Order: sequence, then C-alpha cells, then structure tokens
Amino acid sequence: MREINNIVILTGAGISAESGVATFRGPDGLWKGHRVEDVATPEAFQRHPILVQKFYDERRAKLQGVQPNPAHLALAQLDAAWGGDLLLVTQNVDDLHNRAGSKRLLHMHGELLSGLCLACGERSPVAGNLSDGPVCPHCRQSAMRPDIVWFGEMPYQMDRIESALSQCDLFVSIGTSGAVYPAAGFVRSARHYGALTLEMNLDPSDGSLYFNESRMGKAGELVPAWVDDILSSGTRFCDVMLKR
Ligand code: BV8
Repeated sequence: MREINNIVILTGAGISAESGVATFRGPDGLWKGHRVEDVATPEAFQRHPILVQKFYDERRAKLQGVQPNPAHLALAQLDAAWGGDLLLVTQNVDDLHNRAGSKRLLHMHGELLSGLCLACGERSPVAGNLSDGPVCPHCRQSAMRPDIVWFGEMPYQMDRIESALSQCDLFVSIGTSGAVYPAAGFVRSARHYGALTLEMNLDPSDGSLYFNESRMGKAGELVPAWVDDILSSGTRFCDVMLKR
C-alpha cells in the first residue's frame, strides 16, 4: 500500500476513441491520406496553409458530433472529488475533457477550438473555419493559425508539467501509444522522482516496460473502474501491484 496524494494523468487519442474521434496511428488513423509532414509541421503550414487550415477546420467541425465518454466523465469526477494535487495533461486537441467537466486540465498540444494570431501571438476562441481567414480579435492585423503544437514546436506549459511530475505519487497514462515526445518520456520522469506508474491502454504502448502496472482494455471500461477504486480506498491509498 502506498500513500497517494498527488496524481498526474496523461491522456492521448485513445481516451477519445470511444467517443468516435479517430486516433492517429490506428488503422483508420487521422494521418491516413495525410503524411505528418504535410499537415502537422510549421513547414507544412508555410507550404500549404489552406490544406493545413482545412485539415483542422474539418476536425474542429467534427467536435460538434461527438460527446465525452465514460472515461472522460470518470476523470472529471475524480478531479472534483480528489483532495490532493491532481493534474490532467492531455495530448488531445479535442474539447472532450473540458466538456466532461475536468478543471485541473492542461492541453499540452493545443486545442482545436483556439486560434493563434500570426502577428501578435495572442490566442482566441475559434468555433468556425480558420480557412475563411478571420482576423485576430486582439490586434485586428492578421489572420490566425490553428492553436496546435506541431512537430518541432515546443509543447505548452512544460515547466508546469515537469513540476507536477517531480511531486506526484502516482502517474497514470491512458490511451496513448507513447510514440510522441516529450509526452512519451513523462513516465520515466515520474519513476525517476519515485512515483508509482499505471498504464491503461487498448494495446501495450511503446513505453509499457516503464510502468509498474499495465491494464489492457478500453478506456471507457478501465478508467471508471480505476476511479471508483481510488476514490473508495480512503482517497489517500491506492494498491497498485508492483510487477517489477
Ligand atoms: C518537440 C498536434 C522540442 C497535432 C501532436 C525531429 C524534429 C523535431 C522533433 C522531433 C524530431 N524527431 C523526434 C522529435 C520529437 C517529436 C516526436 O516525438 N516525434 C515522434 C514522431 C518521434 N516531438 C515534437 O516535435 C514535439 N516537440 O520535441 O519540441 C522540445 C520539446 C520539449 C522540450 C524542449 C524542446 C511536439 C510533438 C507534438 C506534435 N503534435 N498533436 C494534431 O493533433 O494534429 S502529436 C499527436 O500525437 C497528437 O497530439 C497525439 O495525441 C499524439 C500522440 O498520439 P496518441 O495520442 O498516443 O495517439 P495514437 O493514435 O498514437 O495512439 C492511440 C493509443 O490509444 C493507441 O496505443 C491505442 O492502442 C490506444 N487506444 C485506442 N482505442 C482505445 C485505446 N486505449 C484505450 N481505450 C480505447 N478505446
């Protein structure tokens, strides 16, 4: 038994899969028909701005047709009930954690429903198409790009994430392949600082060997069960079997 006060949770595309949001590297992966280099890098945006804008416009529009699933809702319930520190770091750019009600939430790869001004660098809420060229509401000088962290760009709030990892007792990774850095390295940071590490995923991730425990299955089933466990075990104790 370990005392668990501070928790960091990392989510990836797999937590939104049961809501109908395509993952990146699955058979129907988002990148299908698009090479990463053609849509998710600053160079791609320089070369083909309209193609890239439309790629994100389509994904933004699809958000209206999807809903948070039991995994998102369970994490929001944990956020509301957990008395210790808790930080939910998502790689996802959808708004499903937000709509489920998670408050202690950080989008490290940006958000579909946000635009970034090419001139003043301010971020603004965006609901429609950036390919229509709406002007930045802050400076009124320039159009906006998707507020998305592309490959080669610095993820958001890395200092805050590193600080939370250095103080957490439990690191939980949900629905991510562990293919993209620096997120894929968080489990090693957490272990370095002495945290217990738990993975819940449909398949073993690239980083599975770094987790004390890996639970294979659907997030919509595993996450609510885990949240019930950790909330019912006196809120301060979590019996994570140490496999290694
Ligand atoms: C950085 C926004 C420097 C876009 C994303 C060369 C040049 C430059 C950089 C690099 C380089 N070589 C390597 C790098 C680093 C690079 C990187 O990691 N590349 C990889 C490909 C090797 N990283 C970067 O460039 C990052 N920036 O390094 O800056 C730096 C950094 C730190 C400090 C100083 C300097 C920026 C990376 C961010 C890129 N942007 N997203 C968009 O969304 O369009 S990444 C993209 O992949 C998404 O954010 C996504 O979330 C992320 C990871 O994918 P997953 O979420 O894991 O999704 P995936 O489909 O892969 O897996 C889904 C999983 O779910 C599967 O395991 C599946 O089994 C599981 N699953 C499916 N269904 C379910 C399920 N699990 C449970 N239940 C289910 N129902």
